[in-house]
Amino acid sequence: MTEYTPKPEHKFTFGLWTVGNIGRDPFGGPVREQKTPAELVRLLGEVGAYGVNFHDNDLIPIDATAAEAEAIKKDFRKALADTGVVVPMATTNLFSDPIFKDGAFTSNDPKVRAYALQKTMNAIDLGVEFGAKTYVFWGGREGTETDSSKSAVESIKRSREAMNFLCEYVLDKKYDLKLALEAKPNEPRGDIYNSTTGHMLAFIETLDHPEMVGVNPEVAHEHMSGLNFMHGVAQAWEAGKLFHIDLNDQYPGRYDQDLRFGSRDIKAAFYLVKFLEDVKYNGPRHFDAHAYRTEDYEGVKDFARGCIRTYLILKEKAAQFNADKEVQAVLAEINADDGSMKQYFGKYSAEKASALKAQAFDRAALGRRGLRYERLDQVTIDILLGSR
Ligand code: GLT
Ligand code: MN
Ligand code: MN
Repeated sequence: MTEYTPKPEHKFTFGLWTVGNIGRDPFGGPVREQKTPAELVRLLGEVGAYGVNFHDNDLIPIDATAAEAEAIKKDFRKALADTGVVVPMATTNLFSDPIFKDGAFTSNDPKVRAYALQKTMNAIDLGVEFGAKTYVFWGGREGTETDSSKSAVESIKRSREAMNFLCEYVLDKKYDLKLALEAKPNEPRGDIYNSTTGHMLAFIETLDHPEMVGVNPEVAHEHMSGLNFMHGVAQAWEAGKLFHIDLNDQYPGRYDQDLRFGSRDIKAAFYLVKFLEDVKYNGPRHFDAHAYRTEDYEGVKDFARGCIRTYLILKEKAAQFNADKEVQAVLAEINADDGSMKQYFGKYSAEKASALKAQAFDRAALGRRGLRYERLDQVTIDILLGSR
C-alpha cells in the first residue's frame, strides 16, 4: 500500500491565508483564533508542505511599524529555517483595505492607482527578500457592480499600464521573478475584468514584456463559470504560460467555495493531475483552499493533509491509467493512422489544396465508426473507484 508521503519534489505549497483562514464569512465571524505567520509555517511543516506563500499583509499588517515588521520577519525567518519550508510565491493584498473598494490598478482615482503601484513594489521587495520566484496578481476588486461607473476599455488599458510599469520595476531591480496573473469571474466584485484564464492569456500578449508574464489558473475560479479547468490549464501550458497553479475545488455557479482539492469533482481533479504529471509540470502545486468553518486547527491539518493525499492518490491513478493495457489498446485504435492523409497536412500549398479537393472520402463509413469512448470512460471510472 502506497504511503502517499509528500516529498519536496512534489512542491506542495499553501498560502498563509489558506491554513490561516479563521472561518469568517459574510454571515458570521471567526471560528478559529488567529495564528501568527511563524505558527502557520510550523503547522505546514507538520503536514509535510514544501512551501508557503503570502500576501504582504498576511505577513506584515498594513499599519505595522518598522520595528513590528522586523520582529515578525525575524520570527517568520526562524520558523522557515527550523522547518525547511520555503517561499516560492508572494502576492499583494490589493482588495482588503477600503482604499481598494473600487479596485486598485483600475480605480478611477489616480491616487488609488498610484498607491496600488507603490504597495505592489514594496510587496515585491518583501517577497523577493524571502526568496519568492513567482509573483501573483489576483485582481479581486478590479471590476464593477455597475458598468455606469467605469470604462471597460479604460480599465484594461490601466491594467496594462500597471503591469508594464511593474515589469520594468522587476527588471530595474534585477529580480529573478516571473509574474503570474490569476483570473476570476466575480466575487468580491459583481464582475471582474479579465475574467478567465483565456482572457488573461490574450491580455498578456499585449504587454511590453509578455515573456515575463504568465498565468496562475485556479480550479474554483474556472469552475464557477462552468468551464473545463484542465482545458484552460492545457492551453496555458501549450503557450508556455503555466507559471503557477491554484488547486482547490468548487461547485459551478456558486460563490467561491475554495474547497479541499479533489473534494467535489474527482474526475475533473483526476484529469488535471494526470495532465500536470504527463507534461511534467514542475512548478509549485499550490493549494489555495481552506478548511470548513466547522473545523478547529486539528481539522485544518486534516484539510491540508487531505489536499496532499488526494493529489498523490490521483497521481497514482494517472500512472495506473497510463499503464492500463485496455486503455492503451483503445487509445491506439482511436489514434490509428495509415499515413494516407499525411500529404494533406502541414504547410499550405496550392498543389496540396487542389489534391485535397480531388480526394474522395467514404463519409458514411467514417461517420458510422464507433469510437469506444463509453468503454474508455468506464475504465477511467473503474480506476477512480478502485475496482480495477
Ligand atoms: C484570495 C483569492 C485567491 C487568490 C489569492 C491571491 S487571495 O484568497 O480567493 O484565489 O489566489 O491574491
Ligand atoms: Mn487563488
Ligand atoms: Mn479562490
